[in-house]
Amino acid sequence: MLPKRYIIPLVLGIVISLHYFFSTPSSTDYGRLASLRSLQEQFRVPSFSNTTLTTTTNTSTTAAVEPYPSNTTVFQSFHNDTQEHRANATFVFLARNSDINGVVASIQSMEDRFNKKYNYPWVFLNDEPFTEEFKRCVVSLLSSPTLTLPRRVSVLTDANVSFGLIPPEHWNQPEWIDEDRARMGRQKMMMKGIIYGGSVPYRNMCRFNSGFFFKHELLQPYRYYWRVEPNVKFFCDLEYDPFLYMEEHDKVYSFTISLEEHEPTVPTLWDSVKEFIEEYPQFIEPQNSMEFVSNDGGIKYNLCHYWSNFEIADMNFWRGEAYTTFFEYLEEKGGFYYERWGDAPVHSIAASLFARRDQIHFFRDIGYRHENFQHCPSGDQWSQGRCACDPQDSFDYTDHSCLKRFESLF
Ligand SMILES: Nc1nc2c(ncn2[C@@H]2O[C@H](COP(=O)(O)OP(=O)(O)O)[C@@H](O)[C@H]2O)c(=O)[nH]1
Ligand SMILES: [Mg+2]
Repeated sequence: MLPKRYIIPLVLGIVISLHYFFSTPSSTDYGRLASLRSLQEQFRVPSFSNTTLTTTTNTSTTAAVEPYPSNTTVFQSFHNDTQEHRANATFVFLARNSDINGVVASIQSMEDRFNKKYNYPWVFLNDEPFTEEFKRCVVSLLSSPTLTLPRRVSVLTDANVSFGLIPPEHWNQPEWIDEDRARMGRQKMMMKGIIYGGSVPYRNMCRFNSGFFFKHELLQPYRYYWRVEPNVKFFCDLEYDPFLYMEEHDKVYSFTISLEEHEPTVPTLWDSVKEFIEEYPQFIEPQNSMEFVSNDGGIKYNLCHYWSNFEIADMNFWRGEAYTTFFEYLEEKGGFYYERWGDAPVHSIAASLFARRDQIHFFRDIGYRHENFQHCPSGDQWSQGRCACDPQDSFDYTDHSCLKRFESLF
C-alpha cells in the first residue's frame, strides 16, 4: 500500500502529464484547442464563438508613430508564404462598411490573379469602426480554401489582414475651413452637375488619400502599397511581383489608366502649384515630367492625371520632405473643401514635379477595370496573362486618355 502522503503528489503528477501529452499539436481535439488558444494569444487570431467574432486590439506601433487611440484590430490569416524575397509592401483598402460586397469582389479578383502566389498583407481603413460582420467576411474570405489553394488554410505565416480606424483629424473637414465659403463651392459645383460636387465625405476621402493614409499607424511598417477600391477587376494573371519590380527599378509611382480631370473641381489648383514652385524651387526634380501635366512648360494645367483608384507606389515618396511641404501648402489653401481637389491630380502633379520621369511606371501588363474605364493588355501580354478582357476595349489611346502624353516623355 502507498502511504497516504504520496497519493496527492502522484495524482497531481498524472494530471500534469496528461495535460502535457494532450496539449501537443496533432493529438486530440483537446490538444488542438489548447494549442489554438496559445496561437491566438501569440498571433492575435480572432476567435469565433457561435456567430460572434471577438477581436483583440493591436496596440503595437513602430517608432515615431503618432499616439493614435487604440483603434485597430489585426488578424493573423492563414497564408503560406512561399516566395523567398518579398517587398516591404501591403494592399491598402479604404472602405465603408456598406461597401462589403464590392470589397469582397475586389479581394477575390486580386487574390485570384496575383496574391494567392505572393500573400501580401491587406490593410483596411475606415473613418468609422468596421463592423464585426465586415471583418468576419473579409477574414473568412482570405482564409477560405475555396478561394485559392487548400494549403493556405493550414499554414500560419506572417501574411495578415488588419482593420484600422482613421483618426478624426485625418478625415474630417478642419475647423479653420470657412464653412460658408465651402458650402458655396459645393452648391456651385452641384449646379454644374459635377460628380460628387455636393459631397463633404467625398472631399474628406480625397484629402485623406492625398495627405494622410500613409501616416496611419497600420501603414508605418510598410514602404510600398497597392491601392484597391471596391468593385474593381484585375483581368490578367500576374506572374511576377510588381512591388519587387518597383523596388528593383527604383520606381516611386505607377498607374494603369491616365485621363483628364473635370476642370471645375480644380480651378485654382495649378495657381497654388505655381506659387509652390516659385517658393520651393529646391524640391523640383531636374529630370521631372512637367510635360505630362502641362502643355506649355507650366503656365497652365492640362488636367492630365494618373487615375488613383489604382496605385502602386512608394510611401517614402509621400513621407519625404518635398511632398510633405507640398501637401501642407495645398492644405492651407483650403482647396480640398472650397473646390474639390482630388487625390489623383494632387498625387500626379507631385509625381510629375518631384520624381524623375523614369521613376513613374505604366503597368501595361496589368489588366484593370474601375467603372467606367478599363485598361486591357494586348498581344503576348494578353495571351500570357490569360486576360479576361477585350483588348479592343482599352482606354489607352481614346480621346481623353493621357497615355500618349506619358509615352512621349521617353
Ligand atoms: N470609409 C470611407 N470610405 C470612403 C468614403 N467615401 C469613399 N470611400 C472609399 O474611398 C474610395 C473611393 O470612393 P469611391 O466611392 O469608389 O469614389 P470614385 O471611385 O471616385 O467613384 C473607395 O475605396 C471607397 O470605399 C467614406 O465616406 N468613408
Ligand atoms: Mg471607386
